[in-house]
Amino acid sequence: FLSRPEDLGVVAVGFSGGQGKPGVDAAPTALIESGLLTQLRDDLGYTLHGHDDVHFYSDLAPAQDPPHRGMKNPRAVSAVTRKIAEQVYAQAREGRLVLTLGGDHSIAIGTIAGSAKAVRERLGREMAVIWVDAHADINTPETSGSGNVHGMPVAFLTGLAREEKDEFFGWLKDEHRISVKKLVYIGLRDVDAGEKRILRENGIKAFSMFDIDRHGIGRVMEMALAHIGSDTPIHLSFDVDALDPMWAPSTGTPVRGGLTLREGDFICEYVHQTGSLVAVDLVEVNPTLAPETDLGAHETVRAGCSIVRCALGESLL
Ligand code: 4U7
Ligand code: MN
Ligand code: MN
Ligand code: MN
Repeated sequence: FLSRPEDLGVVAVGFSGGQGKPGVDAAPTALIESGLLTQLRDDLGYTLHGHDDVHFYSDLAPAQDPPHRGMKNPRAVSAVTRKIAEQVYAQAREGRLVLTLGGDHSIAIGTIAGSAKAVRERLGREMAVIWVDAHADINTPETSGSGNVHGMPVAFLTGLAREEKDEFFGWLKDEHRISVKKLVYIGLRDVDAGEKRILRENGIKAFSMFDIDRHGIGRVMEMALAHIGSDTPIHLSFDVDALDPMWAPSTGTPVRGGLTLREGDFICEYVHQTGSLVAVDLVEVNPTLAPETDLGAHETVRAGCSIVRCALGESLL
């Protein structure tokens, strides 16, 4: 699908407005300072594009942003994700693989909107999404208990949640959306009751930690790819809280009983070797949340770098 797979578009987004804890906006800088982009260039041989700045979009934050349908910071999240969609689209349109470093998971509204649109235009195809996360992030504004938009991106991207007004995600059109049939979850273990109903009613494919324990990660990936169908462009959205807090403690909503780092890396390697990967997000690293010692932050950043390198083909022999 990619015209020049050695070309990598990088979108670094320091945004935390999709949830309440500051610090997740510092992740792109922490990941880059730990050498991630240098490794991708020097060790993996990618030509990087668009990587000169980390974007904070402080100019897009409206002075007034009261809740709407219970959503917190709805105008800011809508404006920032709209901008991210344009940036990701601009990279993907050139046939580049796109890497987005977040930021909280609300930014996936932008990354997936942008890559889904580019894939439709360039290939006339519907894109699949593999969502690796402890959480399903498919609350509608009405089912959400928290009002945090980082728990809602999949609802907006699938059209299960909709809005008319541009300032509240009304800019999302069919060209940006993905089908519930082409969505697969891996790593779930903390899904709200309303979200379980949404998954059930829409027949959405989900592999929870139970399924991973039962079948092993190798079989789960085979089943996940079988569901998507071969030769389908894939957007991989990786929330670092999919990993067990043992490997990634510095994140806003940690949940015990998660993936080992090796299982996380394996998921990424498996997706890479399909040759169908068009975009990768790494989100929810919060280097300022470091339980016990700041070794936590260091380990989480290190785990995040490993996840990205594996998705981009580090382990290929
Ligand atoms: B993340 C939650 F209620 N479901 O909606 C919500 F448990 O991007 C958590 O996966 C959402 O980290 C977690 O607020 C969002 C909660
Ligand atoms: Mn998430
Ligand atoms: Mn999560
Ligand atoms: Mn989280």
